[in-house]
Amino acid sequence: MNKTLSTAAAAIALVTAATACGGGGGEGQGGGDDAIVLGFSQVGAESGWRTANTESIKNAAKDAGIELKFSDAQQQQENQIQAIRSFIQQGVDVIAFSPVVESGWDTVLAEAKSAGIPVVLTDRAVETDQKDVYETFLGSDFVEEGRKAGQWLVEEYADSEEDVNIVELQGTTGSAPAIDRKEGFTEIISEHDNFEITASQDGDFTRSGGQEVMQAFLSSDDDIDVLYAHNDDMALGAIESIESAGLEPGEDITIISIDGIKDAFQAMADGKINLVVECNPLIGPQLMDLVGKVHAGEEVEERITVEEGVYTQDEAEEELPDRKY
Ligand code: GZL
Repeated sequence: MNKTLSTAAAAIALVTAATACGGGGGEGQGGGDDAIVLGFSQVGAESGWRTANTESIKNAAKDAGIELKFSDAQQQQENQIQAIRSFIQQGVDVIAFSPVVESGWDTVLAEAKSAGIPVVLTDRAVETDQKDVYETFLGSDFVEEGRKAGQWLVEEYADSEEDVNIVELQGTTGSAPAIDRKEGFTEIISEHDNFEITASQDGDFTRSGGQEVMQAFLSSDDDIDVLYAHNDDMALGAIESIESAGLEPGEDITIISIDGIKDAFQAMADGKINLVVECNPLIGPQLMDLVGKVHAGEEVEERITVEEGVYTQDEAEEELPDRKY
């Protein structure tokens, strides 16, 4: 009986939530009667980067007078596809999304195209053979981020002939940042015989994932020189496991991370992370500008990248007060 009741209660809650959120699992906000209506499907809330990205998008929509229907997919592709279909049914003016993984979008992108609703990709790219199923891609060059991480490492160990054993905390399997950050990093270190990735595993871009996977690395390998983490949240989780193992993060194990959230800069200032490669989440204003142009039928560039830096420990303290996410 309890199970039935709880199932019914859950169903009612789900319908209520959907209705309250303006239908279709998206939360509505902003805009007037003639406002552009933008449906946005977000990956989830898995990391500090993602939270900052969401805040930038919501604030920018409000500032631009764009009515935003926002959906959080909790890192599940089927939730994103469902949200996009809901946006199509609601007849939004533009759809934008950050695809959690690269593949599996052909059908829903074709549906948006048939409905005459332009699509803008942000943050992560998709793999598709279809032509003209999205207007533009706004986001970082993840391969270059991986190269920057590799370049710093080979320069850091330039005078050493010793073997450099690297463990890699990969982002979500199949996602553009995980695939491309691995590609860029490997491209650089593979030019040097003494650098080797001895273990590599998916930590799903979360702190808990980083902590669990690093614990497994440490329990099976006592000769780790470097951790290359595809994002700060996994690096910060890994630091907890490294310290629990009685080792000094940033000293016993050199740590390289990507994103540039405040907590990572603090860890760098504390000597626990050695390098942070920036990946800028604050693309809200650029996205709203693009949405306006796409809605007006204006030509937009096929690919728009964002400017990003690389920060070492000696810059962390000074940079911290200026960090915006
Ligand atoms: C990168 C973004 C990644 C971040 C992670 O643009 O897709 O997803 O690096 C986030 O922190 O989870």
